[in-house]
Amino acid sequence: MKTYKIATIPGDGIGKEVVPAGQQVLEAVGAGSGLRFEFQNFDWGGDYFREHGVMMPDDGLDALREHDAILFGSAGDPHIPDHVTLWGLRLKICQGFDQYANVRPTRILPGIDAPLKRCGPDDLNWVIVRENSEGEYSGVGGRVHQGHPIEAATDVSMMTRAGVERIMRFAFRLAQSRPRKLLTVITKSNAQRHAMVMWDEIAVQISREFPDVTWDKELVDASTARMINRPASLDTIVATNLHADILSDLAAALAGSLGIAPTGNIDPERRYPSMFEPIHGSAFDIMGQGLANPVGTFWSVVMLLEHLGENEAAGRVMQAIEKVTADTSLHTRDLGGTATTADVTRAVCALVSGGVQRKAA
Ligand code: NAD
Ligand code: K
Ligand code: MN
Repeated sequence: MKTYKIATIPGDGIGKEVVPAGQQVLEAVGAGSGLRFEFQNFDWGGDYFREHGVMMPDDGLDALREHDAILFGSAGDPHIPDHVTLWGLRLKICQGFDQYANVRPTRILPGIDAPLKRCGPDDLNWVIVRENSEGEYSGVGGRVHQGHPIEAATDVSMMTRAGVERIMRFAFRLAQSRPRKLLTVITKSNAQRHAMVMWDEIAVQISREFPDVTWDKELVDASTARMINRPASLDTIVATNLHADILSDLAAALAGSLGIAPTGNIDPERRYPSMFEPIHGSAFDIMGQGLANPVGTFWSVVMLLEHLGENEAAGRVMQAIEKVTADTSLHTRDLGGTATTADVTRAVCALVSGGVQRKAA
């Protein structure tokens, strides 16, 4: 029996609810597919910070390194500054393991009433590739004269030629693997006249390696309008760390809810474990109530299984997700329904292991 070692890091807020649900789905699909998952849970996050003064231990990356993949929840605690939780946990792992490609698929799942009128599933089927290691989130910058009238602060958007070339090549290759072979390169090189101009030049350079990919360029502000007015004109999208962060939350909302959208923080060279997570955060307003939509985590489980090469198991989980979203009695509150995290989890687990279970009346 094939065995995979999976690290789970629920983190904070609803991460503590959706990651155990994702683990249940992995266990259920494993039982039906002859796969065994060995889970190791890491209790890092806000509670760990209160006890130890750090979000994760210094040798945390070493503990994760031996795993085949990581399933992550959220970093963000109501009583700790967001930059402390983000940099102390999620970014530490993404940057420590050079997970430079952040892949964010979006499409309208069956049964979901997406806010874009006149827009069906065929009109919105995107994958956003987010540069995940540098750019606006490079961590370069600082504050001087803190608290004084002459205070100054910078966050430098640092881009390297090697960093841009590798994400551009990854995006072109991904576009090439999809039926439409279509890539849109998001830019802001009218205003940001150094790094973004290099970004544009590298897009032209890498495009020559992919003559069968049709590509175009769009300014990031205009691209938000295009996502709403001409969604079918987009397929694969590549953007900087900040631009793609924002565009992918918009994409998720256009497809129905932030609670549905998955992501993979991928090391394409497979030197380190890749990390899969829903794109949403801790959702302070609903945490601890069992109301979180676990679909974003389940779709992340699909991406995790695909990354391991377990395409049959991945397909079974995706089919189960689509059956469940098609049934409005299994919609959570973010989708206008009354189902709980546990209802949806039970239904998906039953489907991936063979049976069908509806929400109890
Ligand atoms: P959020 O994603 O936590 O919540 C935004 C809104 O979407 C809330 O109204 C929430 O209830 C709703 N929502 C999100 N996920 C949902 C789900 N699965 N089911 C139902 N509703 C859902 O974003 P925020 O409020 O900006 O951030 C809260 C905290 O999470 C902050 O500390 C932030 O830094 C952190 N955060 C972490 C990550 C991450 O770890 N990758 C990502 C985003 C935000
Ligand atoms: K997350
Ligand atoms: Mn985000």
